[in-house]
Amino acid sequence: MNATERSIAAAEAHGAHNYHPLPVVVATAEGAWMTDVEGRRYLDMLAGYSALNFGHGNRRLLDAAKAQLERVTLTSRAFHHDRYAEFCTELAALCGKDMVLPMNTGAEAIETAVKTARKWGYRVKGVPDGRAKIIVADNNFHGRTTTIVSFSTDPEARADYGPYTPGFEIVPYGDLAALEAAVDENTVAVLLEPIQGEAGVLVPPPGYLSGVRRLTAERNVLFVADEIQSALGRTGSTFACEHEDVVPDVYVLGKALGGGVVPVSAVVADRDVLGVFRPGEHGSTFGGNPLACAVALEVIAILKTGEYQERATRLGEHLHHELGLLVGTGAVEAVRGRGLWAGVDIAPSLGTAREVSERLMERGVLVKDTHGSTIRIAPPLVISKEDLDWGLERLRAVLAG
Ligand code: IF1
Repeated sequence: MNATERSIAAAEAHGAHNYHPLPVVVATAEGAWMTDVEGRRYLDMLAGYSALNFGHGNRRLLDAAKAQLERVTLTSRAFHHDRYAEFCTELAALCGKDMVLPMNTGAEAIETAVKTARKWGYRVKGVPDGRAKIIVADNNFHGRTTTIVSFSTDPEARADYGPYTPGFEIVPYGDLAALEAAVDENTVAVLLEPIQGEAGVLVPPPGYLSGVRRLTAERNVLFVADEIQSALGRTGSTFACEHEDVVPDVYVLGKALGGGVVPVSAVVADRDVLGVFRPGEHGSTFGGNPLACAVALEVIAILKTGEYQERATRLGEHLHHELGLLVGTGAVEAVRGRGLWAGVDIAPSLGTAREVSERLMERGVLVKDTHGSTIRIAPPLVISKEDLDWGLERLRAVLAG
């Protein structure tokens, strides 16, 4: 057995089988490139599901983390620390909102948004106790807690985890009339991904997000945007909602907020919404810790330059132009996405998306399949045009058979 086989065998023996990774064992990474335990190099066209928007080993982020490591890493929220106020102030400003509630993972931030919406519903909107309803979309992906999988339509994510949390209604994504029909006097929030990632990088029809904004405003319902995967540069703007000039009531952020260094998530909203919490009513040991705040502050500083949003726009146009040329060639059935983010539906004659991903891996490109026939492409935003073209060339070669 070589080092790769030994590592995979040990992972399978002692790690729960809740994933089926590609058979590559990464040892080091820099920028858009990863190197495995055999010394082979791969172009990372997944970027940790957008957690690595600013690339592996980003110098500014590593320096920020290292400096903070030497000062103080954790205080718990029992005490103040000197990076917290700065983090909340800067993140609220980036979002154009008043307040921040920091957590760690995306799922925790979604749970926090669900609690926020329900508490707001009872305390501010005046919904009768226990009746709050949150409307979500089919094919959503918001995380894996028991409450979140309760409103998933994916049997793989949901089966065997009941009894399920009530209080959610599922409507078809992109269908404004269905959403309108579902809103009632007890509805406290509409929770949506502005672009659905797991569903295959599904961009809603034009006018949908702005329609959701109009409807929720009219009916005194919070619009909660899960921008965990779509925000912070990926689509060519700081927030994907910007593409329709939409400002939701609540942003849920994660992934790239931690710069690929530490898990950092947050719920961001105005005082009339996040102001509902009193001491003891919600929290987390690690949420808003000094290391997380230091890294996230550097992420925010990087985003404020607009450089990465610009790169995602420019390179994204190139990516979608090149992928568009493959549609109708018999190899690719459809391409969706925005910015440096694409879902590519592979023709069944070429095999499954997993098989295509494995063939790409053999040629030095790492992507991830979803739903049997779709591959997801989301390279770090630091990728050079040359490297992107190199990856696209390998994709074309694999699709040519
Ligand atoms: C897995 C998908 C991506 C997310 C959105 C919340 C979360 C996620 C929009 C939860 C997480 C991840 C988690 C990872 C696979 C992955 C994923 F395929 F499942 F959908 F990225 F495309 N909202 N997405 O995308 O955040 O708690 O994980 O920090 O669970 O296998 P988390």
